[in-house]
Amino acid sequence: MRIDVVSIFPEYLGALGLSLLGKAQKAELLEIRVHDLRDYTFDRHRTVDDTPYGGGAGMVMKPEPWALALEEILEVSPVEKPVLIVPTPSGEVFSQAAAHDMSTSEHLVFACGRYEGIDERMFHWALEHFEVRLMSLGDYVLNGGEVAALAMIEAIGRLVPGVVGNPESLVEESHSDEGLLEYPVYTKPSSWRGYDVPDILLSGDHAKIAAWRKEQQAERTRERRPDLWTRRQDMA
Ligand code: 6GU
Repeated sequence: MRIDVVSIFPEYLGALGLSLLGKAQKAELLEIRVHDLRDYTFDRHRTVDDTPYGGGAGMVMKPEPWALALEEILEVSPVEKPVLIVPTPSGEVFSQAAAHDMSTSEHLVFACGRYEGIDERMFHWALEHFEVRLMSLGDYVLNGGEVAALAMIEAIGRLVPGVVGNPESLVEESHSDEGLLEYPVYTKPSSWRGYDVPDILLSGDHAKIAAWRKEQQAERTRERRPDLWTRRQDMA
């Protein structure tokens, strides 16, 4: 999979070179390129924003640097119409299902906006060349799309075959098929500062352990995520 990210703070994306995704790039399972939007400006101040028509607070990102950056990316795309993901709190809420869906794409492009957003005409132009998806991490506001892009790239990248060494660790996770949160886990020592590992986990009875874990998942989901629990009941 190829991933391009356009940002005025390319250093934010440096973390993509670490850990699992860093290894995946060395193994050529992923190719991630980060581009500085200011490289597509021509004035002395490398201006990417301007005041909003109609007035109001803040600044708006100019469309032309975006089009120039994205056109350069289109030239090297392995596909006719790559997916353009625009992180924005006004987007569709990102989910594990969206991550799975995107993980099958050959080419993802992230456009990380700042300020009050990007001139709306950029989106009209982009629709001619990309499958555009506006995506939000949830109902809160970040200063820009970079941190959201990092989160989405990590969620998507780890689903690309080969990126996670043991594919079984993708199965039993929170927010996978079953719609339940993960069960609690413990390691040695069996007694720590007066807190003990539940006896059942030391019993060696694998059927009982599996049943206990399922019950823990149900209890946690009911308590912490009544929304998920209700959805699951409605599905049954
Ligand atoms: Cl995707 N972007 C920004 N700027 N803020 C957010 C977000 C995205 N998701 C939640 N808050």
